[in-house]
Amino acid sequence: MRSKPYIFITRTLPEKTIEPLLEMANVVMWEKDDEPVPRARLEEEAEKADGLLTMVSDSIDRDLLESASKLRVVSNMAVGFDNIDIEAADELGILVCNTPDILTDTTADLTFALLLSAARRLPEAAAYLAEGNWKEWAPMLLAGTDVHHKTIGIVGMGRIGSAVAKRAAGFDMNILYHNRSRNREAENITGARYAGFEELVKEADFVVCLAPLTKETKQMFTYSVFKQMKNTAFFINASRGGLVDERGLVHALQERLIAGAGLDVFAEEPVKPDHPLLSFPNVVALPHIGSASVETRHAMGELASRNIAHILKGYRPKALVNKKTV
Ligand code: 8YV
Repeated sequence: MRSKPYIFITRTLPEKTIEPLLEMANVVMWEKDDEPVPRARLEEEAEKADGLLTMVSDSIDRDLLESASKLRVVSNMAVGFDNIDIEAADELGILVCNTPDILTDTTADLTFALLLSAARRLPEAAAYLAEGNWKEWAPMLLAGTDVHHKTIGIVGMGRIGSAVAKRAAGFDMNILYHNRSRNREAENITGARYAGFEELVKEADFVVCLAPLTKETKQMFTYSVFKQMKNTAFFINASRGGLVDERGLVHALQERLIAGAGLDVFAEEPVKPDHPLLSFPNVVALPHIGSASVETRHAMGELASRNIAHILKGYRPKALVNKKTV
């Protein structure tokens, strides 16, 4: 009799979310929730696993994939998969899956919350109160910037970008977007207008980055891009820190070329407390919590598990990201 497949999960997930796997595989989870699995352990596990359930913080590079002789599937618990060498996976015949759709609305909610927080200075206001500074009402106390009827410029009009556009429409915003290709559906639903990148950057009161991190988009937001923005405009990033030249952003903030930023992602995560971007009162910084609602994280864990279960049963899951059909 063939032994059950072996699956390694690089974080601790609630048992309920991995039920689709438990009945058909031997499952081992990395036992510490607040520490990433050490590289040596990941390599050791990858060598004997039929499947890996991974997070965006795990680097699934060519070396790791080449040494994983039994590996059939890598299932990333995220919609993004820039942490995985897809080309190497294609060559080695390893299937790669992600968790699209189920996190779209949750991530769009967070993106919009970040935009509102930056514009209306919510963290600053909460800290002001908590620190006992509220002695008197004043007409311009913690006055922020209006969001309604302003122009939002969404860079990356995929699922999450379109969901952010719907929220922006509800705030009566003028919506511009830039994308690899036109998204007619989003245009029809939200009234968004396609714009060139430069036009969007110059026109928008809120430049919102939701494009995936690829070779083409890496560091697309440079100092000179921030310089082209209005000095009353905000930069919001809920995609990947790798799209931003962070030193350029720091300089732009120091020189007050932009009004502020809302950042859920950073080039290197977790961010160290002395990171210069954490030192600005007009920067709202979050620890990559775009999809972090209890409901959505459970749904992501379940989908990531189901994706592996499908492959082990010989089916092709919908959420396959390999470029070539391996
Ligand atoms: C996750 C994400 O929050 O889906 C993605 O690409 O970045 C987030 O939804 C997180 O990174 C979990 O792996």
